[in-house]
Amino acid sequence: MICERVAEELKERFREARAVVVLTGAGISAESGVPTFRGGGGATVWRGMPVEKIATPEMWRADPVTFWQWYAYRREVIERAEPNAAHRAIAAWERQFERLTVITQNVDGLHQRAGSRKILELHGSLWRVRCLQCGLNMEDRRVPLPEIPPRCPSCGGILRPDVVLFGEVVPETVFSRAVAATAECELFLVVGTSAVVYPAAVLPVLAKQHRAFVIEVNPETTPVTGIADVTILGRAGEILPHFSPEGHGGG
Ligand code: BV8
Ligand code: ZN
Repeated sequence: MICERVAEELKERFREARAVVVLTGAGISAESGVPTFRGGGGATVWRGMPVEKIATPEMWRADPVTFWQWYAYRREVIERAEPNAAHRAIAAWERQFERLTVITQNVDGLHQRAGSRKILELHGSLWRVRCLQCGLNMEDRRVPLPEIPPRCPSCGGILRPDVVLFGEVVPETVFSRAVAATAECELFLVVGTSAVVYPAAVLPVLAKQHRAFVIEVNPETTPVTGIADVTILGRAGEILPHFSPEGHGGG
């Protein structure tokens, strides 16, 4: 619950805002049954290895079988998952704010399935694969994968998911669009991210520097909590449906 005064202020902000950005992380998909990376205390490990070690180009090269077993597992979990009330609330806002940009660190595609259209996928998508040998880049929604590691249909090379792995650069075009949307928004929501992964974690700071009103929604405090105007401690699926530009903001 949040106090009446804050709820009033949030209603006002939602009514007034024209350009809005929502930065999401793995936590927004938690209520869809998709495991987070760090939320809830324990770092996610796979076969005893932390995600920061598996989701790397080194791992893809050194042990493509283990690498792809993790991605195949996540594809299976995500394929069975449904967008939750938080994804759906954000999709509904697209029709109510003049400009709404979803900047997501997630690779699960649940924002698209909830109906959002203006989405910047900072870290790519689990549902696209690419081949380093011949440059093929295609959508691949096969669950289960026919073989591990999956091979390129045109040259037989080992495919990789079209995601930004640790140590890889977020594509310049995507990140510069994320920076532009952040710099011009009045309202910046940060939902379900532990805000430890860079460069995504820079965006809330940038929003603050451009005098946006920053609202964080997370059951736990994070490094963003220190700079946010309001932090609502709670689950995205419960909180976000209460916000809407029609003006009933807050929990
Ligand atoms: C780069 C795609 C360099 C793959 C991902 C030391 C060693 C090595 C690297 C570094 C280092 N220090 C810094 C780095 C850089 C590194 C980094 O930031 N590491 C962190 C861990 C310290 N960053 C990079 O490597 C980036 N690239 O820096 O390149 C470079 C620079 C110039 C030139 C050349 C090279 C690339 C980062 C992208 C990595 N790829 N994903 C895949 O997903 O398979 S990141 C991965 O973490 C996911 O995308 C995930 O989204 C992201 C961030 O995690 P969160 O989304 O925040 O999720 P998390 O589990 O952490 O938190 C969940 C939150 O939800 C919690 O707060 C929880 O309380 C909350 N929650 C839970 N339930 C709910 C909820 N909230 C709301 N409602 C709920 N119900
Ligand atoms: Zn190929």
